[in-house]
Amino acid sequence: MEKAEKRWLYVLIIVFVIVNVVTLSSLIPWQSWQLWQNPEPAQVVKVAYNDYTITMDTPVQIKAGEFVQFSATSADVTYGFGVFREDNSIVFQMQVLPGRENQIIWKFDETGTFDVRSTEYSGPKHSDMVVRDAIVVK
Ligand SMILES: [Cu+2]
Repeated sequence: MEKAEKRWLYVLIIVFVIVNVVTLSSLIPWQSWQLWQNPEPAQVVKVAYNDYTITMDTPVQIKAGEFVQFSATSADVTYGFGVFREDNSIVFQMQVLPGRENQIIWKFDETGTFDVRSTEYSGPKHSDMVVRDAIVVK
């Protein structure tokens, strides 16, 4: 490796380290919480998938700004857990793999009523997998 190449490599390594330190730092105002903070959810919402049906106690009542954990299980195939606004835009989604507890912790910044849909194509009945007005955030 030539000297100029080595110098360029060191510059790239330094840029990599600086960018990572800055963007992961809690000193940055937009970093209100981080992955490794492991927030304590105010409630845990269980969601069960089986035979192209989503089962959950609805409507789930959530306060805006609180952490809520969604815990989804599938008894057969892979599904998706997707939360959608009333205008059908997506808030977030995760895959629901069979044979494990699939968890996501979310903080709703906005109030409103949300639908839950399967976001993973799971078979011919997939498009019917909608729970309307499943979540109400106040
Ligand atoms: Cu599906």
